[in-house]
Amino acid sequence: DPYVDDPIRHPALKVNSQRPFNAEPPPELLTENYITPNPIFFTRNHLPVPNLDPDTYRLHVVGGPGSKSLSLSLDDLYKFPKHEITVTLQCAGNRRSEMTQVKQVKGLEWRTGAISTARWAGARLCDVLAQAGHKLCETEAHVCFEGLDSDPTGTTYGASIPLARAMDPEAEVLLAYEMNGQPLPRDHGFPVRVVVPGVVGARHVKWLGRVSVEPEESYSHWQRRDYKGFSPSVDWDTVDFDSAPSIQELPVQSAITEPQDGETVESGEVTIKGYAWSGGGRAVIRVDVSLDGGLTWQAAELDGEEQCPRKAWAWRLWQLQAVVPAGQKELNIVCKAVDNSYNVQPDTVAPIWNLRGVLSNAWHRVHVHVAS
Ligand code: MTE
Ligand code: MO
Repeated sequence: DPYVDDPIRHPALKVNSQRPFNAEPPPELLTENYITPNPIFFTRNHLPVPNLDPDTYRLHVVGGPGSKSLSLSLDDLYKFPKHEITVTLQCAGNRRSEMTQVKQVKGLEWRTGAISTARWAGARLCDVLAQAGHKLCETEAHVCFEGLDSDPTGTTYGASIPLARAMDPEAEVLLAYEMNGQPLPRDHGFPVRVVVPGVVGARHVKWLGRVSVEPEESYSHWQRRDYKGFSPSVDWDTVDFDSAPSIQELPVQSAITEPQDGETVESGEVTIKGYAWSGGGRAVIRVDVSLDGGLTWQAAELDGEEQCPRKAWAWRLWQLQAVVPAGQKELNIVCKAVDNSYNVQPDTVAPIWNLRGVLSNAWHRVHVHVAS
């Protein structure tokens, strides 16, 4: 069993798959803290968790033409300026279970919890590439990442991002060795992972073994044959993965974490809580909440840190104290967020349904009963 050596996990996690391990925190814990505690941070593994020795660990860095190759120990990485940022990581499959309700899709049944937020610290990728003597920033080039997790055939996890993002100091791409002030937990990439603020989780390669500048995107399955969006009319017989770009920045997203679907709430007043986030550093400027299925709206109160425009890497938690209209027996609670480009969420799932169940960001709806 290649999974016998996997770490022990927190019992509160809702497990979607045991081998490989995939789990999300329950909604009420997810938004209890702005920073997600490490033990309940969602986990998305495609393969067994490697057990790496920090003393012998080396990161291989290969720059483009004219640069030199580096083999960096952890101590070498610690010598780069330490950069610390708060970043929300979201899986492309977050809220996939809502797509399944429209029509079957292929993938894990994530509810609203394939998203979490941490303080990450490490070396900036642009500093490491500069030390390798990499200077050029061709717009056509890519930085490929390889993980040290592998399947029985030796295939490793891999992904890539455009070189322009990797080289941009303002994009703050990290080779992270700390998560919330601790060494990375094994499930989250110990000893080193990539953190690409504003970009889909799949590019944040864990257990990082190799970084290289290449003329092409990563040839990994997860870059080329997965994590892409398609029209609802494309099925597994007609899909052409080469025809769609790999997902990088994610669209605006929000979800309700309290109350939960099917719950009974008190009459009088109800507290509604949730999260909102957008990709590419776009800040959430507003969250609208409805108690009547989207007929009328109230603005929620945004909590958490003020965000730097263009570098809003982290989510906003939000809440609304709302009056339950007298005599109401049930509520259809809906939320939708707006980002600083005035991007909004689609109102229903069907028009954005896709065969892999990615990019599921329709208005989030919960139906609750009111206690009489
Ligand atoms: N990196 C490696 N090496 N192996 C993986 O399976 N999964 C990716 C990414 N990096 C993965 C990986 C995906 S799809 C996501 S969503 C994030 O890691 C999840 O990060 P987390 O488990 O720390 O939440
Ligand atoms: Mo993911």
